[in-house]
Amino acid sequence: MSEVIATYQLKGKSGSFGKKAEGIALGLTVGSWTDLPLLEQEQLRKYKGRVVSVEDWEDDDGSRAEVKIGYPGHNYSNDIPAILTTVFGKLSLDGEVKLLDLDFSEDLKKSYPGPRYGIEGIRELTGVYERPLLMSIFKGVIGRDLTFLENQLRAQALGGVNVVKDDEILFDNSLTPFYERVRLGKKVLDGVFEETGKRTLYAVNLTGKTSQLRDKARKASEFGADALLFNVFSYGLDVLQELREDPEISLPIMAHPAFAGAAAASPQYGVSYSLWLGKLLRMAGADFSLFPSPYGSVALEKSNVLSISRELTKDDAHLKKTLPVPSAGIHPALVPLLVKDFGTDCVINAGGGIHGHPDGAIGGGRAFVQAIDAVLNGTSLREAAKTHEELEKALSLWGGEVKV
Ligand code: 1AE
Repeated sequence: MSEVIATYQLKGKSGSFGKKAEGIALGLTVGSWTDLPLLEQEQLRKYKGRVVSVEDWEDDDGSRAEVKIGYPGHNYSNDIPAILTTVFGKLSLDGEVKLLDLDFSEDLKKSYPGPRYGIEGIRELTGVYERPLLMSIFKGVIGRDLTFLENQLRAQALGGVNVVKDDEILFDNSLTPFYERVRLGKKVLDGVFEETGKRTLYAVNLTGKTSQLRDKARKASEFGADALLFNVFSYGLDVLQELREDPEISLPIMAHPAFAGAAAASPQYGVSYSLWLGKLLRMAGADFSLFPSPYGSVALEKSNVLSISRELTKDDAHLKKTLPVPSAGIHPALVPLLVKDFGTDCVINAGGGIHGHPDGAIGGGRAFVQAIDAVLNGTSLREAAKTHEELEKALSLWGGEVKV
């Protein structure tokens, strides 16, 4: 049977959750079930939500329950806006309710595209295998011109970074217009490739009104863009899916988590991080999902972070895997912890941790590469720093190795 089963966390009075669950199952499908005449009940039966399970418990703050409700597939069109509106439309406004998960029946799930490239495809594009990719971010570029960007990009690529992304707050502007950034990125990175034989990708920030995005992305692709950065949660997951499904775009898409916390940060309200930055991003087609790591300047609880990463990378018969990108305040001393948590199928991403290096972005990139090499070789960072000047300087600046 086509169905989406939603899992919610509810707060309420002990013993009240069964009735509450039944109320949700009715309220979000056929309306007020008990008041309807018998004939109508029969007609509507197949549209009614079903309560799958109710499990309640007490905590310091009162009674809570985890409730699962199944919504029949014929109630909605199979797209994320229709499904979110069904399972958490008006309910999201109705007190302490958190949407923890959505389970799609296989027939429904099959129509979501998932990442175009996935982890394996991104490894082929970058030529980086069996190790985490290294990514850096343009920083301090607002109010600067293309020459400034050119110098930053070249330094990051020469430092050994595999992917460079725009800052998510760099929008289309007269000093560094979108298409000029694409052209410049191609010129600089082709040049670095000729010099070093190493291919760095540049993810340009796709911004503007929703109606302009498709054309801008298609043109970017024509001009030789490598990848798109996209502020998915400011636009909506369905916009991501549209970009992913367009055969004339066909670029890797990097999902930035800006604005995601507005829906996901509360433990009692909104949507779980694993659903928002994990399952739905992957289904809609993100090749990369950025999220705060448990360790840096903006940190998420480790259990949340690991649940995001699990959703992005667990085996699936139909969907390719999305690269987890633990981010925000990352510096080389954190590399051992990140590899322990995420393994080698992840991206280590740093802005300040690259540009703030005493030797600039080239030194910053090298320090990260040296830290990743050390971890993969089973050498401590302290030991590796004895023979690697850039790593030594990074550890002196940002602190020594964090115990794993
Ligand atoms: C969670 C996203 C992190 C991000 O986009 C960003 O710009 C991080 O910058 P740094 O590494 O904290 O300087």
